Amino acid sequence: MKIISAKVIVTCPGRNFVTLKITTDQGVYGIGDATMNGREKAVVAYLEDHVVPCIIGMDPRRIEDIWQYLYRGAYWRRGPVTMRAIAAVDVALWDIKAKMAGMPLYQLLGGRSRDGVMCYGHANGADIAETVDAVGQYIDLGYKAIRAQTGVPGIKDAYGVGRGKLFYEPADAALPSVTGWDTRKALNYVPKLFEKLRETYGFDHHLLHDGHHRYTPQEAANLGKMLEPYQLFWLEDVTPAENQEAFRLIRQHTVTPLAVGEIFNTIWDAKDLIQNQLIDYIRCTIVSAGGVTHLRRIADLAALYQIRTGSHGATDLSPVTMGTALHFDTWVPNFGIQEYMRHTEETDAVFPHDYTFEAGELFCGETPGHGVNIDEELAAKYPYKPAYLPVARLEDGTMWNW
Ligand code: GCO
Ligand code: MG
Repeated sequence: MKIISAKVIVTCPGRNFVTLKITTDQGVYGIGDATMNGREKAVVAYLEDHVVPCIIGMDPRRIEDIWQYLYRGAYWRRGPVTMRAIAAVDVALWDIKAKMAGMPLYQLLGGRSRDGVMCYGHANGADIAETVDAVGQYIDLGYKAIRAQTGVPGIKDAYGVGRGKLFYEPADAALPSVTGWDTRKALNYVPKLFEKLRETYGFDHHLLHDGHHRYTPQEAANLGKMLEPYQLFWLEDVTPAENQEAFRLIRQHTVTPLAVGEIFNTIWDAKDLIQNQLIDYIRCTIVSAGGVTHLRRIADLAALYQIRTGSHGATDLSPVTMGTALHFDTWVPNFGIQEYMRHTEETDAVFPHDYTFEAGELFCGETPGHGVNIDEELAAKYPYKPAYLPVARLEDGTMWNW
């Protein structure tokens, strides 16, 4: 059995997606996601120029060997571009294998560990009152877990505040727009949001919050401590994790559960955090961390330390990643939660899929493969549109982490 073609498809049904379609000499094909928000074309070039020519003629059943070929064989290991390209190939090959076996992907991974996958949605508003309303709407939709973000008085476009209700989309300009940040103001305001949420809705729902890499370890520890009375499910990306050791300080000062990993690319980015039990949830996902083959290794390492998964699931991860992640979540023994930012109708039409949402949970389908396809004709109607994530500056103009 041979790979006879690998085609990179770029489409923008409301936002950009990069998709790899691998076709075999037996007519079976598989689909993988390679989207990197705001840097899409880098992965397109990596795939077209450096991956596709190598894999034509290879046996698509040798998933592990092809993964090692692309990882070790590149010599220049890791990084968001390389690992997304590898992920796209890996996911397409798992799709092919599962189709050939006539089984949904989760069966190949080891079968079902649970019926549904608990997911969390994004509630946000310009201020506390708006966010409290938005959380109420998610509760009405049946969500058991909700991430809450609020605008902060005095901060221009604070992180996490979208314009729409269900479709928050930060990559919204042809060049990066400039937003603001002020840690003092955020530290004064964010705990009040959670106080109000618990006062309004009680403690039956899981609440989450994303710090989006904004705080220093000391500030993060302070925030974690202030949020303790509100019993968060997790506090995410509360400080940048290039220095994994930074989490030790936070950990020593707060019992608020910590989550990190959406920008990690390999197990090495998380190794110290996991082995030293500095976090509670590992948020790596299929597309950024080398596909099913590599994410499984991360989850297995995490399981040794009672750390659970909480895969990234923002809109810049295509339905192909979401569908594959749901098979992964359905199997993985140490599952925690799955992020779920809904895609628009246009995106769902370009990527027909069989996963469904009901009562706060997502369900992967039973179609052989990962259950997500691409309508190439429709995809062609939405050409690539440059779109960047914003940047953030402090009041005095200093660049900060967006
Ligand atoms: C999240 C995220 C995202 C990112 C986005 C960047 O937790 O959902 O932080 O919304 O900002 O994926 O492309
Ligand atoms: Mg995040």
